[in-house]
Amino acid sequence: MSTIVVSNRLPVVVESRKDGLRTRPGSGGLVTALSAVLRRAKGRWIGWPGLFDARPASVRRVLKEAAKSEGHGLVPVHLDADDYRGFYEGFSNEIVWPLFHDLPSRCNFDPDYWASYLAVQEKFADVVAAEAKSGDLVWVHDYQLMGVGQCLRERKLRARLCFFLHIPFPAPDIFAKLPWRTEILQSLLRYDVVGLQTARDLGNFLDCVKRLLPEAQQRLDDGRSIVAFEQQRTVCGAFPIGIDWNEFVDVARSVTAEVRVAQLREDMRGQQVVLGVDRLDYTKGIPDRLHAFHHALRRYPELRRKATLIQVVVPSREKVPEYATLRSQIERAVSQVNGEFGQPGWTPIQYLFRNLPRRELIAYYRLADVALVTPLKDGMNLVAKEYCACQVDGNGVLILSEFAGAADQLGVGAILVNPYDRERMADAIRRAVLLPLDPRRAAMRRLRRRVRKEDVHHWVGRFLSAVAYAGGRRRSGARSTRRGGGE
Ligand code: ADQ
Repeated sequence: MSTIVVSNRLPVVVESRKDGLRTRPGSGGLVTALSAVLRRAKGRWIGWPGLFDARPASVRRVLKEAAKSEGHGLVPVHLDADDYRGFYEGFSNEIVWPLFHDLPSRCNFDPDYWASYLAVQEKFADVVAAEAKSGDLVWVHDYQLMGVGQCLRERKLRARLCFFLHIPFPAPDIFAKLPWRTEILQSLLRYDVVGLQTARDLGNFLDCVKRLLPEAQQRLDDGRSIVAFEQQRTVCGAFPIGIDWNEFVDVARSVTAEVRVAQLREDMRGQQVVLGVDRLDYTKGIPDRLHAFHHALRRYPELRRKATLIQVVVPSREKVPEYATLRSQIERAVSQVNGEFGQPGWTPIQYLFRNLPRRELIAYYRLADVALVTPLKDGMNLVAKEYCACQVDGNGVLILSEFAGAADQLGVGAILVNPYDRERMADAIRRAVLLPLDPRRAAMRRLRRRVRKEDVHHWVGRFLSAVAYAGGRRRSGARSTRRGGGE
């Protein structure tokens, strides 16, 4: 029996260079969380390698090489440029991503995207069906691949089929806008287990099923939510994802990090560092955060020369025009603040638009006196948790959006804010910067305890226990059906 992870992208990206194909590590929350898991399970990861014009045999060859250092198998799904446009940029990123983040006005419900989405689910299912054996655990990830389970059922694959959604699940009034809402719910109910990030997401999912698929039966069994639809029973649960605590803490405590932090501190000349770290995405609330910082400097002169915001933005989806616009908005906001308040020896916002090496990112996390994690909506937000883990000196303050999934676990200890409320965000920044050491340390201790306890291995353990439960139910269900038939 083995574990097969399926996600849209492989954890490594294959690139075509003059001297042939090369691989480099991928980025994003999903990769960070799952690489650690698969290494332990020595399983295989199936996904798109990130390019469409290379010979499949060459791609397989470089992936085989990369698999040795990754510590698990890497199996490619080949997509073409039309798939990329219709399924990935279209259905996934112009429909599901904005809709599930409560931004329906950003959606483009083009029916061609749906057709492309369905075709790509089949392509993924073909590869999984060729790789998986009876009894394997096939764990499909995220919003791009909600329909793969259904395609695998149609192929009569006798594996355990599970799904985890990394982004939020919207409330019925928003989900109902999706033209293919019934098909999506039905396809999710072909899995043995459906995992969501928070209790709110789980509640939204079950409410959508109740409203849009009234024939599905819902009940609680040993405290677990079970949905029975047609021949399938699906265990549904909230499993908040965590980080690999040890990996972050070990690096944050290292001598290299200490040296780097001391160097950065010297560069900051005694100013408090307020840190923002995000992928370039409109859900992360970066412009709103910059406006709030601007507001704070206008309103509270005592913050001037005392606090510097370091905003790190990781390039993402750069070819999409909306993301290019977002980038210019951010750059405009940064130059407005720096133009209005900058002085010799003090630049209020330092803006880094690039992918930082992990060690450097961890040094920034350790350095920061305050982290500003204020997405407009987020499935979980691992940056909040990574920041707490790297606060090995224990002095940092976390300002966290109430609309991040992480707020459920970190609400006690963090300063919670509404990212749309510029004035209260400005107040929160002032409060955090001026907070005395004792309350800072007490709050950070609480946060660290929680992040450490509910780390990524805890998440996997909880998810797999739901898988085992679903398997047990399936077996006893099958026995009682057989018994019923004989009586
Ligand atoms: P993402 O939207 O990618 O993930 P997030 O959870 O914040 O968001 O993870 C971002 C990851 O990128 C972090 O692990 C961070 O370390 C890394 N990163 C950020 N900035 C970086 C930089 N400059 N250089 C290098 N690495 C950087 C999706 C969902 C989230 C959910 C995760 C996991 O949108 O809500 O938390 O999956 O389930």
